[in-house]
Amino acid sequence: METTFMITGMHCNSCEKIINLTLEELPGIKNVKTSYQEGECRVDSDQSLNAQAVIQAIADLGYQAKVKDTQPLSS
Ligand SMILES: [Cu+2]
Repeated sequence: METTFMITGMHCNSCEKIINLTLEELPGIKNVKTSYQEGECRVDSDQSLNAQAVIQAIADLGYQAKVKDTQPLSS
């Protein structure tokens, strides 16, 4: 599945990078793409993704996140 999070507080490429690195460590997550310009983070995961854990991990980094959209991965 693919889950899009809205993230507030990102200002630069370093913000993207630390969020990517942190989220990729979480169980069930396969791929993370973060854009500070869009204020969004797209997470490819298996069905076990705990969105609350993602939001908490992002909060621990000092950003605020919430789920914007969830959809099954095509292909
Ligand atoms: Cu930054």
